[in-house]
Amino acid sequence: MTSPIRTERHGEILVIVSDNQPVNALSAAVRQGLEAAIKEGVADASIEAMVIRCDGRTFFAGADITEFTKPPVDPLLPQVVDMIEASDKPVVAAIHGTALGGGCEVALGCHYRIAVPSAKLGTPEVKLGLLPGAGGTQRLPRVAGIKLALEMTAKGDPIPAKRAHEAGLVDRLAGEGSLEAEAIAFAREVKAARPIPRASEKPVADDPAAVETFKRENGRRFRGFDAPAANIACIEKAASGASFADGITFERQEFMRLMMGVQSAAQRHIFFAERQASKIDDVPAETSLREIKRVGVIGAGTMGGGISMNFLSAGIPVTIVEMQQDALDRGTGTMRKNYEATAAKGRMTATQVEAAMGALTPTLNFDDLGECDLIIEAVYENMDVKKDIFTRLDKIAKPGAILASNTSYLDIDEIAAVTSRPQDVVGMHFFSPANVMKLLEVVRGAKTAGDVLATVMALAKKIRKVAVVAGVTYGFIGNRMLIPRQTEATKLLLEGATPEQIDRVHVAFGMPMGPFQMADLAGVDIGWHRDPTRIENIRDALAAENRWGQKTKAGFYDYDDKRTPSNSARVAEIIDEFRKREGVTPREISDEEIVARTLYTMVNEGALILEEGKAQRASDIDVVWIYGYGWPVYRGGPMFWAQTEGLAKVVAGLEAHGFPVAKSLKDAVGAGGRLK
Ligand code: 3H9
Repeated sequence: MTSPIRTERHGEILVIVSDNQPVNALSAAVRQGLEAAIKEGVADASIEAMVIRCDGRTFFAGADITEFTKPPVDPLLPQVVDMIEASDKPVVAAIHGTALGGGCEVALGCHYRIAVPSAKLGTPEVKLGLLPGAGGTQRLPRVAGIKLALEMTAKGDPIPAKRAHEAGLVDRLAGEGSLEAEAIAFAREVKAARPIPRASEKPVADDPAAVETFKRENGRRFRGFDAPAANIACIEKAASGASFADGITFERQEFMRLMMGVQSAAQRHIFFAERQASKIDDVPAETSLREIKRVGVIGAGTMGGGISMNFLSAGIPVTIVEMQQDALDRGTGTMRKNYEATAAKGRMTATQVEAAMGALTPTLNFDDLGECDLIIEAVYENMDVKKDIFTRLDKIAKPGAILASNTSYLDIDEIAAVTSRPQDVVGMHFFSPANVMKLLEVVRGAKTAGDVLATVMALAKKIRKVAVVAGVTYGFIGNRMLIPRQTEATKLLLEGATPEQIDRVHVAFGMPMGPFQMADLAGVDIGWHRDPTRIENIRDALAAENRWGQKTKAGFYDYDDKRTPSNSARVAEIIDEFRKREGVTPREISDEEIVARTLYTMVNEGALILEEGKAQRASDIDVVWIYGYGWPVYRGGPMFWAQTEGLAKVVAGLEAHGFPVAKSLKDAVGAGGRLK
């Protein structure tokens, strides 16, 4: 097998080139090749300095994550980085694309770093539940300072080359088109410079308050995660004056601890699950896509506005249609306000705001949608209204236009059936707020064409969404799984639990909020039959009293003017009255029972969704819950979590509470506890 590493001689400079597509991950073959190339450069008397660069779209994007579950192969990355650093001839890293994780550590092992301005450097291991384990936690603070090292390792966001340059992490910026030539020239300049600057030999600049300040400012953000604290501890070790060798021993020990843990397994699972989700089993990757030059959105309400913003931000013009001028003005006004708020936070320039709003065409004329390549209906959930819209769309949309509904529950096939082109109809279920939430459920109707699906999946990536394909079923993947959770949570109230207890269990689990906090935020009246005399459950009783949640300052909790919740005596009374009416004597409910009845039931529903073919794979369900509902990523989504919890335990818990258990769950227990 040919090595992904080759060497090229430019006089006295040896250029070491990696070509391991797509992202130059530091696989065993790359590590072996790098080791051999450095040895070659060191041994050859005619070579005075070396350059390491990569072919393709990026510098090394990190260790090869697929190798983490396999037996280790020598040389390990820390050895390779040490070896580069130990070279008695200067080594220059020439960086383009993204120098991430192990890639950034290779760059830190080099004695000099030159980068193009569009490059990014980062240590995102924390997002995989890990830390930079090839010396990064000890070299980075020595080169870039404690504060930046904390930011980069514990948060994991890459920084632009320019910032890296200001911080001393990059020595020189090169022109976009002349990286290699400038790197060689740089190597020539420094070939005789002695002593060779080695990151491991630098002292750590004193910054006594940095660690404590960082911990204080970021405690909330890291709630529930193991890896940020381990990253911080390693930087703290470097800051404490420990020797480089002691720091490395500590880093290794922490890296191995994280690597063996469930959280890193969960986070790595999600990394691959997210990428897998974009693939559709029976639609070839090379399917030719429909061109989407203009998007139409029907409805300028919260959803329609949010949906439009996604396309505008990605530079795709949008025609937005409303029935009344005041609704149209309100909708576009909100969009502008949202953009301006983003600009005020420094995340957008005023020119970008104007460019986005300038690409928006508001109109009252439905026929204007005729020029759009994709039209998304975002009106309220009513089948008759949606059918009427799609009947009209069928008459005016250009041939080949994709007709999408943003419905969150309704049957896409029934909607498609009113058109003469069901193959062009698809569901695009955005999550609120649609300009913020990452998830997009792409609902595949019985007749949806393969190229329609492929086009929508590709477009999702362009507007920076994580898309998952769902089949036609009430509530699709996410909302369908919410139903048993909601039903059981409400029943638990009747039997003796309190909203506070159930929400506490969910928040302790890692959810951003519990079912009742979520109901108060979304509106207790959502889906309510609006008949105050018809009280069939506790939720109806609250809705009948105008306790619609935060918007009426009363729901399952009471709210003050700042929307701070407090436990509600009135809700306790309502629950009590309802229990009496139903003849239920309240009992003590354990936290375990809450977990079994509100979380195991979701897993069970997920298994049914898989059995019915409404999701392609268990990992897609995990992606839905991570990106659509804030399921804690360190638990890897409900289906992954069920496997770490133990499927036998989940099945036993469901059975103990009398739930019919999905066949595939029971079968998986027998098959070693793995879901497909
Ligand atoms: C580490 O470095 C540990 C060390 O500190 C210590 C070691 C001792 N490995 O995302 P894309 C695949 S931990 C293996 O669609 P983009 C990816 O699965 C690592 N495979 O492209 C996909 O495969 P497929 C720290 C990888 O342009 C394909 O490449 N580094 C890896 O949207 C294309 O990826 C990171 O965490 C990998 N490291 O984004 C960086 N990376 O086509 C992780 C990617 O079969 N990577 N693949 O679905 C990224 O953030 C993005 O991939 C990147 C490109 C920004 C590089």
